[in-house]
Amino acid sequence: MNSAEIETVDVVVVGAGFSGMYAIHRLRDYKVVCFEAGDGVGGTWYWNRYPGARVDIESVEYSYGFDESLQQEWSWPEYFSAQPDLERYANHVADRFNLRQHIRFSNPVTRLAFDEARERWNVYTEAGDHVVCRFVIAATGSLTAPNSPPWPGREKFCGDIYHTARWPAEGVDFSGKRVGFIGTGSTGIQAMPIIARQAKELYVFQRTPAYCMPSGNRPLDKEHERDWKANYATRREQMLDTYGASLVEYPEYSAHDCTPEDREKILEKAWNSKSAFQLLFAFSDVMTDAEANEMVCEFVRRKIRSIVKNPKTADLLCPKTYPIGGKRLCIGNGYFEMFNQENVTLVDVRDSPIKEFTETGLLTERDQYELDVIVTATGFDAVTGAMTRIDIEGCGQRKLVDKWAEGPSTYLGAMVAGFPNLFMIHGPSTPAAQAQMITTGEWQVNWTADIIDEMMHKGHARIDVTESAEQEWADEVDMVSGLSLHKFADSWYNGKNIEGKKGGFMVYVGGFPRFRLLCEEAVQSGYKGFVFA
Ligand code: NA7
Repeated sequence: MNSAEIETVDVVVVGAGFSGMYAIHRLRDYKVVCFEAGDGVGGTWYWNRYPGARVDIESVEYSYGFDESLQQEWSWPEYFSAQPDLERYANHVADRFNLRQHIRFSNPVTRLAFDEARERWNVYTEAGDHVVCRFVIAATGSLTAPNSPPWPGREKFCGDIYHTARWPAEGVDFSGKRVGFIGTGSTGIQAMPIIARQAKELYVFQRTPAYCMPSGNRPLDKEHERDWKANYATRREQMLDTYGASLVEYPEYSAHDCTPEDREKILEKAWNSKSAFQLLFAFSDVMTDAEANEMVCEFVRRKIRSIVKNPKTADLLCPKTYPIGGKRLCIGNGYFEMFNQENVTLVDVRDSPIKEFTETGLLTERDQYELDVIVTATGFDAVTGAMTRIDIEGCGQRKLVDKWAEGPSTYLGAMVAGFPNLFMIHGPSTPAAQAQMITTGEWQVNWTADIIDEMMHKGHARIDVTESAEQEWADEVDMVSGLSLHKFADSWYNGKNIEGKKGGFMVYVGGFPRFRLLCEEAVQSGYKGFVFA
């Protein structure tokens, strides 16, 4: 390409999801360009438009806090907003803060290459853009790259196949259809009860049953909204001081300190709390003590057996092989109740795995299922997938995919040694999904932007991190995950949801306050672990 055609900017932001949008706004005094794969803003809330998609953290929390007038003027219709409202909010923010002028839509980044001599990143996109910049902020999301297991025969199937993370904007009409649904994680649990209301038959292909608690979603109470708006500034601060950046109750008593009767009352209260995830915080030791955890598991199994009328189906729906919270706790709206519908059949694909798609449906090792539509909610190549699908080349022409071949290494989840001036938001080993994503994303963008501001101010051209800092961070991540029960489940947290994916624990489970403290300390102690040039 002719060098005259190459555009030069200060910062390239990859992705116009919630973190990317805030990064554009926060860095608006610089020359910023953002590349976005979709044709609209919102990231996760742009792509995941399947029926029933909604956030399972209260919307008054799961929203931006950087602008007081925005949080005062915006009204959420429900406690746990649905995808269309979240997308509407993203669009409102993009318009309100004039973000669109910086965003190039339908234009995914395909390659990032660091030019060591010039200390600049070359950014290449699918639409043919080539931009040179000082800093890249990869706001690529933790759950971006859909996982589609390589079942043979997809091309043979005569009906339609949908992945929930690539849902058609015009929606899907399931009326009169025989629907096969694969995947019983958070997504499947949200989508299926709605599909079951329309479909003639719904076959639920379950490999691992999920722990699920009711969301208790309802129209947002005006008094609750007024109370939040009167106290937003304080609440946002308080959120940052909690494990999950969310104001659920965090009791200090252990499950072992309670009598069986008290335990039951506490669990019942958590189940009915209408506060998503409260079951995981019913006692202080749910995620650290196997016996305490098992008490909560058994409570949920009892709930499942009391809701689902067919005892065989109820038993199959009871998770038995991993701790609650080990995979992300699912939040449902009528999921277990759905199995009492005549048109819903549960199929155990642990016992008889899916072999292939056929012309007329799905073949498991034992049976053929005749279907008109197949929906896959089979999750994501999470945390690393969005980054490793970009050809990223750092110092010495080293590729990020090679550096991460045995699992991702980072310092503070933000940078990778040998890939200077490249910052990630919600990168590997940050508290992604352990803590509320908009608030933590905003915090991380501020932390990153402060570093960029300081570099610009002091004239530093380049920031990198050391491999020993990466090792220290890996030790910290191992230490905190070693203390928790998360390691006893195969999930996207540890990459074991994808066959052959390597790496250890990819999510920081030490809590947001500790994460934040360690990030702040690193900077305040004279940029420990970082190297400037
Ligand atoms: P998840 O939570 O990764 O769930 C994916 C589901 O798909 C889960 O039930 C998997 O079963 C199932 N799956 C994946 N591969 C297969 C194969 N080969 N056969 C049968 N079943 C399979 O993704 P979600 O989209 O539901 O949720 C992701 C996050 O979005 C969630 O954690 C929230 O943070 C929001 P498995 O459990 O692996 O046996």
